[in-house]
Amino acid sequence: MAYRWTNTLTRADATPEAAFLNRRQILAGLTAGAAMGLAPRAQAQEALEPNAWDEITSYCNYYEFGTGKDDPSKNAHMLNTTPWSVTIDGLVDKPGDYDFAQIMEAMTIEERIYRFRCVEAWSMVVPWNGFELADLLNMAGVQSGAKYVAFETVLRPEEMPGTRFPVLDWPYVEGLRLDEAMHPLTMMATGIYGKPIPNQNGAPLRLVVPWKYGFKSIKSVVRITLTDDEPPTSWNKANGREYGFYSNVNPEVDHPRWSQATERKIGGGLFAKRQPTLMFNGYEEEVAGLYDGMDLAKFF
Ligand SMILES: Nc1nc2c(c(=O)[nH]1)N[C@H]1C(S)=C(S)[C@@H](COP(=O)(O)O)O[C@H]1N2
Ligand SMILES: [Mo]
Repeated sequence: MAYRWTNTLTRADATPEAAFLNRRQILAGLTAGAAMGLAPRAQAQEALEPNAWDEITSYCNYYEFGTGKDDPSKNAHMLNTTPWSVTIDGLVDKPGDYDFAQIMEAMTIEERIYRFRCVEAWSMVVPWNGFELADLLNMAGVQSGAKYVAFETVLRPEEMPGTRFPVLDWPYVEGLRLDEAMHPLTMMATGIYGKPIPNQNGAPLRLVVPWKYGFKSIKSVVRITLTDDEPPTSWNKANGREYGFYSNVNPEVDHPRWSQATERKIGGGLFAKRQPTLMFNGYEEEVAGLYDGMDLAKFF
């Protein structure tokens, strides 16, 4: 892939396709920035250098296909993603099974270049394509009693060799507080670099919450349930002392077994300098207000 991504209008790109995507990204950035009261200039000036397609699609965590970083890219082709539907239920006006094609028809797809930070202290920058989760939830009609959103990954042992082992309590489940789910940065990704999202990255649609550790960004979603109670989450169930419900990226709250102060950007090479972890993964201005008055070490 010969893409070179920039977030500024002044640098010309080699391919018209990349230039098109750049403009879309800037527009998305400006819209989101304006909605959140940020100076558009500050938004647009921040240049993120996305990782290469091969890095994003070959270094993965998707334990349903094995625990090795290269297991998902080797095994995830076994997952059949057509047809696909997402059950949206719980505290919604229009519960039901929503066909993936029907969802895509109704949603506006945009490109968003986000930092992505795994709790294991590595990071990437990914040019996602997708839509805001809020748009999907609004389509189903969120009822006033809803306070949380629960997510579930497909579970098909015959297509997912990793689920034959009790590494996690399958199916993989995740959850967000409703205000986190409705935040304009929270998206459902359906593509990367303008192509359909590869199976190993969570086809046909996966959550992306850029200010939280990567495990919150649940893949291959088949159920979204609006609830009034905090839903169980896979990694919290597996080890509640190490993985909290919130899991906001925070350089000051270490994992019990390693520091979160710095991170290794994938693709930097063996001797690359580790980079500082950013508060809320660099999205502090946009999301810190969601946690006003909360002790982030307690609600980790
Ligand atoms: N269903 C499911 N979703 C998942 C995971 C998983 O094992 N199963 N791994 C999580 C973790 S730990 C990370 S870091 C990201 C990795 O996303 P990527 O492989 O697209 O980089 O997916 C998250 N979503
Ligand atoms: Mo992760």
